[in-house]
Amino acid sequence: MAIRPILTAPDPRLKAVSTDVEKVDGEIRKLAQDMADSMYAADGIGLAAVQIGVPKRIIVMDLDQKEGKKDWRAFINPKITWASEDLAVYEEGCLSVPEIYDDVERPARIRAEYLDLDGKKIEIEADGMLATCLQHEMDHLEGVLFIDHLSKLKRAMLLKKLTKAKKLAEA
Ligand code: K2U
Ligand code: ZN
Repeated sequence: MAIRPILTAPDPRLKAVSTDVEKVDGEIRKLAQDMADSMYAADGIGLAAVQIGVPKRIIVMDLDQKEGKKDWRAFINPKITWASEDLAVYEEGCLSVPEIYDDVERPARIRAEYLDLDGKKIEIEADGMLATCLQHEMDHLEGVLFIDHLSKLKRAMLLKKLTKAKKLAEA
């Protein structure tokens, strides 16, 4: 059990392209547990390893958290194998972009494959919040934040706000 600090934008480490996990071993399982602990502590429903400063292709998610019921899932080396032409818009947030929420358009349905914590290959088809959250987290693995999908003007304004808030927090 380890709650690790979550990087907040602007931070060059969040722009890293994460690398594949070579072997799903005890070290990876411990990292995934730390990610889940950190996600719950921050009231998140998803987290990518790069958000705690580890540029490895690992995501944890728990979309339907109920009181006391923690049923998180790890996605290791996830790949999207198909995406619908239909799009869906969700109001997204991000633990690395605090207190900012905005609408993002993404494919409504996806098929993805990944390794679970036993190293077993899993294939899923997702829609709704699972599709949105998985695509949001997989953006993190490419060094992309949800604000990078917004207009240049809006993104510039938000980054200026985040930079100011970070300076105040560090003062
Ligand atoms: O990357 C993250 O910080 C995970 C996001 C998950 C998320 C992705 C897409 C759309 C909404 C959330 C965090 O959990 S942000 C916190 C949050 C939780 C529920 C709804 C909105 C934002
Ligand atoms: Zn995020």
